[in-house]
Amino acid sequence: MAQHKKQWADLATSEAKGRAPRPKKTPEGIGVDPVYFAADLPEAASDAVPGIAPFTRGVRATMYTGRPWTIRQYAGFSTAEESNAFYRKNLAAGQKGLSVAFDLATHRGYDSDHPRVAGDVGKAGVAIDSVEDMKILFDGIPLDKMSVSMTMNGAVIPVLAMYIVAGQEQGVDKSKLSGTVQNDILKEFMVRNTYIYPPEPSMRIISDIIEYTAAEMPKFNSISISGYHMQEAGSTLAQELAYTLADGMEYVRAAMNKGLDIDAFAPRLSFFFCIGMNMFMEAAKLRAARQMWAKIMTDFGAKSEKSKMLRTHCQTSGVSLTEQDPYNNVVRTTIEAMAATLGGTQSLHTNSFDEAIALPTETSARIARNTQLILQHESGITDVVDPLGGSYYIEALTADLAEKAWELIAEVEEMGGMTAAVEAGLPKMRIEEAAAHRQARIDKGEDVIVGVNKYRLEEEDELDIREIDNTAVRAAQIKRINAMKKSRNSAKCQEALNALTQAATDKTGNLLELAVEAARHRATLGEISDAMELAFSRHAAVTRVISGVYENAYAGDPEYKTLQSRVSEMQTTPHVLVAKVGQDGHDRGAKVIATAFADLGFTVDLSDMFETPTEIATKAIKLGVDVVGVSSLAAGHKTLIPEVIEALRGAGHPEIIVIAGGVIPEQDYDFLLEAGVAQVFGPGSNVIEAASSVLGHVQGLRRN
Ligand code: DCA
Repeated sequence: MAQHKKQWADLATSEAKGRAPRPKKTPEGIGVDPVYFAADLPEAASDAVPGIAPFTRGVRATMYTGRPWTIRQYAGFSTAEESNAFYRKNLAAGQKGLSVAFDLATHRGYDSDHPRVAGDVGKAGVAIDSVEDMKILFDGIPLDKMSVSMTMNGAVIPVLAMYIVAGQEQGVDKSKLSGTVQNDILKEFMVRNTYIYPPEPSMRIISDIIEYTAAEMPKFNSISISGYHMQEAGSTLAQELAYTLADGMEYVRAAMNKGLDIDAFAPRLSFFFCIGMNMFMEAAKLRAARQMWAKIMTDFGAKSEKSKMLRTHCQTSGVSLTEQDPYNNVVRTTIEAMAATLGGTQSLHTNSFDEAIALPTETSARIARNTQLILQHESGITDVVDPLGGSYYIEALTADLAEKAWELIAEVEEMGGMTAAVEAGLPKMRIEEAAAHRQARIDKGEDVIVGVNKYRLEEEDELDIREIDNTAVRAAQIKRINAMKKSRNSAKCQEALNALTQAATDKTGNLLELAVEAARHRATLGEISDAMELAFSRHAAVTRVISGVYENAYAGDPEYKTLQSRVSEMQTTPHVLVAKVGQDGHDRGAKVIATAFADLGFTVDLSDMFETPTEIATKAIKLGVDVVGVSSLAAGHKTLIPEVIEALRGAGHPEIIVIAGGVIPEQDYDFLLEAGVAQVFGPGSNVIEAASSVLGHVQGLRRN
């Protein structure tokens, strides 16, 4: 074997005119050789059988030859009526399972009439305030036949309770409900930020849900342990893999500590991964995940084979999509969908090509769905179980990735498990560092993004995008809440809410069981959340700026140095408040910007999460900043950013410059500029160029 390697190396060196091909180092720290041989196959690879633990080759013997993966498109927007109509149309067109996206107000446990969420209602998902909304959402969709996934973590208790009651009122007993609830809070503290309560009571909520569903809802997956948002936040694939499995270990421990038998609940734990553009590494990641989980569960004492199976949903990567030349995104999504299915996913969401900019339109949603239908019906992927099995490269990569992930898991375990690691902020910090490195590689052109940092169009075509009239949605929701509150039995409702607070305080009873009673008596989502908040309190995250990544990445770069000198030559250091406004928890962009600006010499403050426009303005004035940079990724920019400007003007500080960045469609630039925004930086902006423009604005301000 070694002889083959030598033979090849000699030939390749002469072909490459003396320059021997070298391994490439991936962000995961894995050396990828230019070619692989039979000698690279790990020993275990030749014995692996699909459907048999450790399931490297798939959880079922027949895989897609028996049943293709579920086409499960994540969607939801505006009111329950509009989302219901969208679901019914998609199901008629070939979609197989539902996946509900809730708006940010719902995620964070606020009813639509709460003043904190005025800009978020119905925007990035559907607004659900009570059982009445939930019933409309599934009107005409038989819940005993359709498997429904609900992405909900913070307000998981009221949402699941309302789903159970909506099913019952449709005539479907909870034992017949099939589907999944995300219910994965640890990653919220790490990256996604739609938590409500602190980590400890949040972990209790999870074990209560696992307990309730294991006993009452045998067809329902109690959790979707998610790495997706880690990769979206900039993690490497090894980090995504390791931290997801480490989260899973923590949930298993929480349920076992409650006295549950591992084999009673483990078969209904499920997973959710992101699939980005590193095609082979992504397929290897799913194979490694299954292999590792089987070992983890065996070590926990699981006996049932089903407990050792890692079943997963996948979604193609949102951050890999670009605003520039957006039809390229169809190609990216296809490659990612192939990686997911070659890796053996059970269920898949393919992104729409316009998803980097706005909510999908009917057309873009159709193309996304058809991408999967074409793979299932035309590509031959479903003809063979694990078509990549035995590939020297894939098998070696599977083993290498597993090794890297085991190292990261060991680090978390040494800290006492994921709850402790999250509280100490370790995984979050590692991911933020990886995100800043990735952005620096893109800014420097080392990682090529076609149509963005290379092959960029002179002029972009304008896209049709879907707009949500947020004010109308909110008004409709408030009307329904008020009508429901008038007609319900208030005493019974209050009694159920009090029982919930009591159980949360005393650490007794099952919170989901009690919330089902409250939901039945028409308690709203906000009321159920508040009833628990009385006992648990609301979690406030600490925000922090990482330093040094840009400084290192740009060491010796003349343009970077010039910009740094421009900053240091200012009489007083330019001061920026990087702000998130409203309930938008996506803070990767804000963190990367803060890191780069701080490295360049700006004074940088980061806002807390979830502040209102007035709170941001007050903070900016108190800090005496020159610039407020608002990062918006959840479609609230047209409401929330003008409100920041108004608040600054109202408080007598019109001179403070407001910059907008994030997922902002070009169609909205003029609106924002007219509202007083000095400049807009859309997706794909070069961070160093942005810093230079911001400095220009500050210099202009100082001259005036
Ligand atoms: N032969 C026979 N039966 C099969 C085969 C096969 N080859 N493949 C699947 N099945 C069965 C499964 O066992 C399952 O039945 P069960 O629940 O009674 O065991 C049924 O067909 C459905 O298949 P499954 O692979 O479980 O696919 P889904 O129902 O789509 O579930 C899963 C996927 C990942 C487990 C789930 O948690 C999910 O849907 N997650 C989605 C999360 C999401 O959408 N998140 C949004 C961000």
